[in-house]
Amino acid sequence: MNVTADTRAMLRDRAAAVLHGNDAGSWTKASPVLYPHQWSWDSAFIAIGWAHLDVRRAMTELEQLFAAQWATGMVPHLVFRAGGHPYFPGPEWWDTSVSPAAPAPPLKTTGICQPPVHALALQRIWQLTPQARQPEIRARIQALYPRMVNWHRYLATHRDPEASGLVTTYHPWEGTDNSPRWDRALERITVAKPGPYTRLDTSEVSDPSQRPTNWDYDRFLWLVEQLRKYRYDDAQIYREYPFLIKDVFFSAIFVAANAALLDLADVAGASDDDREQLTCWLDRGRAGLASRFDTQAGLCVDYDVRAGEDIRLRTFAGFAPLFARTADTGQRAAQLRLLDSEDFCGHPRLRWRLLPSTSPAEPAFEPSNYWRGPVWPVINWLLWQSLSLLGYSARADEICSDSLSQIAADGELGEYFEPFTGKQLGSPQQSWTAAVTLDWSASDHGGEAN
Ligand code: 2M8
Repeated sequence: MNVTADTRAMLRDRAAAVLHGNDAGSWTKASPVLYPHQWSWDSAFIAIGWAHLDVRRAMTELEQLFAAQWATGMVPHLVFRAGGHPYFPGPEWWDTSVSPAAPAPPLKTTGICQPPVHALALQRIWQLTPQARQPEIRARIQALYPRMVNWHRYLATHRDPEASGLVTTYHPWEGTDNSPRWDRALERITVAKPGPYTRLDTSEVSDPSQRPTNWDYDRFLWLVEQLRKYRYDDAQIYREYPFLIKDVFFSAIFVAANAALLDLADVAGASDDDREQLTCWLDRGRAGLASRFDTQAGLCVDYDVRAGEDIRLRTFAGFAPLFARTADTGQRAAQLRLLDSEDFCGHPRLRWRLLPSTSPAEPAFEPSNYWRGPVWPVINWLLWQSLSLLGYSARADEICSDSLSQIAADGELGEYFEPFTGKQLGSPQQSWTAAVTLDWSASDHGGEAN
């Protein structure tokens, strides 16, 4: 379905209003009530949105996030900001002061990280920078670039001591919280009841069944207690901690992000060493993902390091080769076929042919529950970008117009959407949904930054 110019304009206005409404000056709340702080990958998407309104503001978003970077190079999953709505778990629960690598007060962060979308954002900002602003933005990119390389170095080393090309994640909060990908690994964990604690999230969404369960939260919080016990030290975590997953989605984003930093190398005046490192991480990442490709299923498979087990589930993450823009034409063809099969976008009950977070054919699928089924605009944005870059422009255009139609039908810039009805779920006024809406609605017009 085509989206009219009027609808695009209406969506652009609404999306801009959401970003302005959530703007705290130099950083943006992920959403006004449910997520009142600065989240890492949200910020990267948000910077892409800002780039359509003001490229300087877009740079500030990333700079503020990287100001909280750890001495290890890790960019924390959440930077706690003063004021605003209460959020649980707050900085006391994380107590990152136990780690010598955490940033000095008054900065407060969590001790884990999220997928490295930041380089994709930096690349998009540069693409949208009008000529008159290029000297200033180039200088700011040059200042930020080494920090991004350090972030990538952290992922390539501390999070991949095996040099496998696959990033190890430590916690469901490192991206896709209650995805069924983590069910078995969480089931294996015996938790002493953490706490006492009181959740705030379930009273902040209209229907708590759209959120993770208390069983999930007991485990999420207990895992944080363990990380804190290990003082967030990667080497000790690797030796003793019970939840280590080679995450193919995270790894695919890392591949795309390394390619983006290489693409910006001339703009940033990158050193030969940095270029070599980035090329090495890129090649290693591609090889790592190739080693996790299951030819029969047509999907990439996560790996539970502790259990020594493959995680075989049909979820969006299995499309890692597409997210990583694989050069392997066989894998691409297999993935494109699967993408439009009844297991995913071709499922007869789907309202739009958009990638659901979990396949409706998967027993764990729940259409209204967070990462267990709903459609997430940011994930479809990543897919759209990859397909565009791989040259599948017709399919990419459909994802763009279906995504805009989905958002326009409900009218709200929701966090995620029920795949069969298109109903908006989770938090309203979600910044990253607004951000990708701005990017999509401008995609035919080349952007309107200033
Ligand atoms: C969700 O996660 C947070 C914890 O980080 C939560 O549920 O409280 C996830 O969707 C995560 O990927 C996202 O970055 C965050 C903010 O939008 O919300």
